[in-house]
Amino acid sequence: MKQKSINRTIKRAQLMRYLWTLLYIGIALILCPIRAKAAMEQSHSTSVAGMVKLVLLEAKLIENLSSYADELEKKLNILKRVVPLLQEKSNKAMSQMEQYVSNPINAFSLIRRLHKDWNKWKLFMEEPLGSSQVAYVNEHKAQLPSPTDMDETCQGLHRLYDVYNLTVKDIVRGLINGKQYNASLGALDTYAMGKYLDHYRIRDLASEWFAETSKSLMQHTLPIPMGGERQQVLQLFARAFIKQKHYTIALPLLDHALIKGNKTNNSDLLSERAQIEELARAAPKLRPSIRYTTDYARGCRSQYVQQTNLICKYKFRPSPFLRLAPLKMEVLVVKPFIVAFHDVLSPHEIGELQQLAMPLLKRTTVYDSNSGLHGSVKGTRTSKGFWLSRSHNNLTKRIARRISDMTGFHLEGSTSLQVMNYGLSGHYALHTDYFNTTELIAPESPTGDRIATVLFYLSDVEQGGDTVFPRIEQVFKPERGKALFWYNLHRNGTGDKRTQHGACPVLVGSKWIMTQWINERPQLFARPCLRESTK
Ligand code: PD2
Ligand code: ZN
Repeated sequence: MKQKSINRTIKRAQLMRYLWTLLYIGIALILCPIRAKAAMEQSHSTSVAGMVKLVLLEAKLIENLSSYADELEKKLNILKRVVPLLQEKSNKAMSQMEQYVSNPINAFSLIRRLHKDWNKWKLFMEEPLGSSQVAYVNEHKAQLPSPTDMDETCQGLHRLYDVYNLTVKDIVRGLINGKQYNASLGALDTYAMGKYLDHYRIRDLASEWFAETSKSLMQHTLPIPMGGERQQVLQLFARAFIKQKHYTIALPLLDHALIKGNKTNNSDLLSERAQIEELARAAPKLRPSIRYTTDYARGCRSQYVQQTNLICKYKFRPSPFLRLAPLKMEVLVVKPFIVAFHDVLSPHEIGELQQLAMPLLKRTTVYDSNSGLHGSVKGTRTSKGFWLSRSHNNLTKRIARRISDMTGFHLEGSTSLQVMNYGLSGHYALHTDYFNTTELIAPESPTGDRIATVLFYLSDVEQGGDTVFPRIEQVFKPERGKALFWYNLHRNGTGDKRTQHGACPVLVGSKWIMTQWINERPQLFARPCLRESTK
């Protein structure tokens, strides 16, 4: 009896384990696509180097579409050649039907044609067209930008508008900060921006973008499958604007659609138009969107009072090597201490660093003070980077020695070098390079907080991308080969808030940098902790 109940208990336990396993697998299967999707996210817009791949992808897709057109054309050409021959025979029969079929030759041929040939025509018509080209698009679908990419791209363009005080009109025409570029946005581009802003309830600004869409639609044909049907496109967009209650934008489009389609006598459309006119009249007037300026934005726009250069000198100490090859050092700010080293990396060294990093760039992350987690992808830092070990090769070892010469600090215990490339509007919002977290401040932490930063510029930037310190109203331009150095901590080990800084959005160009954050504890003798001032 007892044995039976034990067996039953074991069986029940086995069944429960089995059900739990099934449930676990079920959950894993449900979550799997989400995880797979996350792994696929490529953050295309966050690095110029990464976006080059997209240019190649677009060219390949267009080539594929062109070969699809060739296949269509081949089929069309067969039809164009054969249909007149068929028509010729049919016309002959149609002209004297009875007489035609009275002739046994004609009758035979007609019956044979209808019995045999039309099955072939049916097969010809059913033959799948361009399936290899469709398969090609399917194969490359995973490489296309995702909805998150699109959202980030809209956010990026809006950031440029915002930080640099640009106008929608100028952006659309390729006039960036007073410089005219051979680039412009089309109706679908401006529509995407409007939709993005509308989604985030920035309606007045969305209207400005939509007004550009409307203007462009009335002037140009769209490069989309239904682009040829002008009035259909106009009507479609007018309806979309009506749905979003942008009546004043919809009205001229509706008018244009009526004229284009020659539908001025279409009573349904005319009455719809009258209703929209009424709604447009009642709609609040378009106001220019309100613009705010922050200290950070003023810095990015070069609106701080011009700084006077303090001191330039050759740095011969502390290492014997510097006596032979001194560094060109410029003191930029005394409190907090910020210096620049000019031509500290050669173009050859920079080229090698970029080649090393280029294929390995991954989206950069930030420390999330809410969750206490490192490694969070956030819109506050949009770039791609690669951690490069200082012991990687002779070049990195040489650079590590140079950093020690520049700073007088030991690099053991500090994180690797990080090479970074910024993309469309790539920026790093205001932050400090020290963390001030309990784990780092604790006396038992082997590294301590980040005592100092060395920021190398690996490229010039055509427009934007400056490094800005709003609390001390200082801004520094990227210059290929230059490095900035500053202390993040006061002598007593607490964070120096004046060093709060950010990277302005890149307006035009590909910004490359490399950073070495230096940790505190190994510098016990190089920069001993003092109880004194936090000034
Ligand atoms: O790219 C920069 O200019 C920049 C500015 C501020 C980079 C960082 N901080 C950083 O990576 O910490
Ligand atoms: Zn920083």
